[in-house]
Amino acid sequence: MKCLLFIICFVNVQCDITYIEVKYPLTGKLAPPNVVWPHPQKMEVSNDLLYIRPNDLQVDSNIETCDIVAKAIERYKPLFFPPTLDMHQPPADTENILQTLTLNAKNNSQCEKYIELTSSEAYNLTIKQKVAVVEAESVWGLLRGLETFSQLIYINEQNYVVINSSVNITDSPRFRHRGIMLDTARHFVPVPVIKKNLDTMAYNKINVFHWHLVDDQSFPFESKTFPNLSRAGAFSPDHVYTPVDVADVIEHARLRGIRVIPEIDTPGHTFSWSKSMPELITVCWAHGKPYQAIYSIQGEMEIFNPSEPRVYSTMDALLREIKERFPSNYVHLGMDEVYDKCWLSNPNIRQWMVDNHILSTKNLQKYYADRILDITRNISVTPIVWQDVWDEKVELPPGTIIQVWKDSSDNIEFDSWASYLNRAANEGYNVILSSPWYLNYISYGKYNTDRSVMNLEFFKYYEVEPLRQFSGSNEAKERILGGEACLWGEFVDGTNLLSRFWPKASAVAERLWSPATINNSEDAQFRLDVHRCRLLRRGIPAQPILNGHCGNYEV
Ligand code: CP6
Repeated sequence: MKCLLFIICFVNVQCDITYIEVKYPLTGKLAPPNVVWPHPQKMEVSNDLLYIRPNDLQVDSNIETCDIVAKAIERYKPLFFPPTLDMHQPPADTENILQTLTLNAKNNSQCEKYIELTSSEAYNLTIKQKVAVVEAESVWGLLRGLETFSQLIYINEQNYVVINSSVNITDSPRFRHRGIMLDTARHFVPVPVIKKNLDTMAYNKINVFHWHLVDDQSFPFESKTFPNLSRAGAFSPDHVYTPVDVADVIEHARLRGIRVIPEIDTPGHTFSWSKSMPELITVCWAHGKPYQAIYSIQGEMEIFNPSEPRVYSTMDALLREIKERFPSNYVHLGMDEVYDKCWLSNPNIRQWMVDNHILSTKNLQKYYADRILDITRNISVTPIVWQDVWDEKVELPPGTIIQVWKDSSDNIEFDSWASYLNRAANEGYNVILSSPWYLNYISYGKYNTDRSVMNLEFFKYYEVEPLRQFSGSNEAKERILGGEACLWGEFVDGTNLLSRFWPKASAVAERLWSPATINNSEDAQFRLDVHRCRLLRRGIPAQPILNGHCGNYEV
């Protein structure tokens, strides 16, 4: 290796250190150490290197008064220079040192407060003549560019901190909605873990945190209007997100260019409400009387009583509070897995249906959905729903986002997710994809002929092409907003959340950010393995993707 270095440096006077590729211990495959994940739209990188003097790299911006930028710079400085056992100072006589990093917002862009669905995240990153510049139309683009810059820095084999001396990156996301969904009702997830997860989302340029706040099993969200919901419905007084906690999470996300979209899932999945508001719920009936015990065996059976007026007044007040406290202006209304047999089993509901000329449970679902959608319309909030309510042919307000989570591979009565996307977008709805990205499924790998084990989960998540079957107008295509990786909480809490999510969610992040042509999963698994080591260096216990090691950084 020494000999090789000598030859390269001999023929190229400019360089005094060289670009070295990392060899994977077991496979022998090569990957460059400065992997950017997700892969940028366009990236040109020279092989020559500059040293970086960690304490001397000057970082400035023409929008330094913007708290988002100022705080990002402070956050990233320690990330640029991961701790290592014996990092060398650059040689005293070298001039090949990166001088500055400048973050420039174009044309006097404002310091926007919250990222939105339509915000620009595009940026350009160049390094030349020992100066690095990130340029963007918005602070969000600057954040994305700063993340990319941090990923270009690495420590080479001789333990110098280095970066390529000539870099040209033009980058912007392929899809606007790139999210993860986290369920905090089956298990409580402590706020510090949620924040670490937000950090990791930013490391992967993911921009939506869909927070499945409440469900049958618990109601951890503390409402100011209805504090009894969490007082009675949380697992314990310690398993509650107070108003201060929620504001803290929203602020943490805001500074990283992440929208927080809360989900209040009704009319099903509402058992935890019954602890404080039993009047809103119907239990299932059997043999002519209410039959409460079913819940503990089968789950999902207790459900809002749509004939109860207090259901709508409570939802009205709660959704108003949500709108006030969550700045995203989107609310996920759930409306999945409505157990309508439960409705029909209650003779009072049947009678009410007859009295109101509602002749099927389908129409009852419609009735419920219409009343809740009236509320979101009145308070100017854009609704998101799981696809179930759309499956039932309920007409939804324009702009509604449908989240597709079903697929024919689960059950033959379902269509494929690609045809759902196609149909919803062509009907004029906005749509986000989740079916192939249920990260709570875990499976073992498959043996290759060389006895290595292929990570089937990675390949499965990475090889999804959201537009694979799309046909329709460009306008309809634009309505496919992106997707979300979902982590349901039945077997996940603060102890394993980060390892379950990462780096599997990174596969989804690249699919939603990078061009469709970046789809070589054989190659991507090696890049992702490098990215995974980076997550470890940043203190995120991401699980392994390949066999091998991350040097000193394993935690
Ligand atoms: N909880 C809620 C769940 C699920 C859904 N909604 C779910 C269904 C099937 C699978 C995983 C999760 N646990 N409220 C469906 C959107 Cl495989």
